[in-house]
Amino acid sequence: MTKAKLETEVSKYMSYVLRHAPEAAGLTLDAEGWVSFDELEKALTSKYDVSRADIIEIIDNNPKKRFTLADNRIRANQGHSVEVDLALKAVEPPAILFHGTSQASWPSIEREGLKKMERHHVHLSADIETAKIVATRRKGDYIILRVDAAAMFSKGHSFFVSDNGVWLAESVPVQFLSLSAGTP
Ligand code: HQG
Repeated sequence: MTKAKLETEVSKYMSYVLRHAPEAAGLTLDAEGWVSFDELEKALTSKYDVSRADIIEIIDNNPKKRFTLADNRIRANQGHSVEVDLALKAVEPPAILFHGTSQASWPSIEREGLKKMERHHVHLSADIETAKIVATRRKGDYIILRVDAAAMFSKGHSFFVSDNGVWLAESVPVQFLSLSAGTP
C-alpha cells in the first residue's frame, strides 16, 4: 500500500471511530466527543503500520481539518452520529448557504425540507464549491440547494459553525430552499 493510500485509510477509520463507532476501537468518547490521544494511538498502531508521528501528520494534513488534537485529547469536529454535545455556540450565518445533494432526493426534500438524517445537524457550506464536492460524492445527478440563511436566522433558527468551518442547522424548512443557479 502506498503511503498516501494508508493515510487515507487511517483517516477514514478515525472518522468512523470518532464519529460513529468508538466501541469498534475499544474507545469511549466523553460528553463533548473527546478521547485520550494515547488510547486512540494504541488502537491505530495495533491495526495499521503507523507511528504516533504518522498519526499526527495525518491529522495535520487532513484536507477538511476533520479532527482537533489539543491537550493530548482528540475529537472529530463534526459529522457525529453517536450522542455527543460539541458545545458549539450559536452564531449569525452568512446570508446565503449551500447544500449539495442528489437529484433523486429532491422530491422528498421539496416535501419536508432538509433533515439531519443520521447526523446531529444538516451540513451546509458558505461556498458553492464545497456543496458541489459533497454532491458529486452521491450517486447519479446532483443538485445544489441555496439556503436563505438570513431569512431563517431572522425567523429564530439557530446556526452553528464547527471548528473546521462547516455550517450546521437543526433543519432547513422548504420555504428557505431554492435550486441554485450552480445546479447542472
Ligand atoms: C439528504 C461530508 C431526502 C441530504 C461533507 C444528504 C459534509 C434528504 C443526506 C458531510 C432529506 C444525508 C455531510 C430529505 C436531507 N429527504 N433526503 N428530507 N434531508 N437529505 O452524509 O450533507 O467527509 O448525513 O441532502 O463534506 O451529504 O464526512 O449529509 O444527501 O459536510 O467530513 O440526506 O459529510 O463531510 O447525508 O454530508 P449526510 P451530507 P465528511
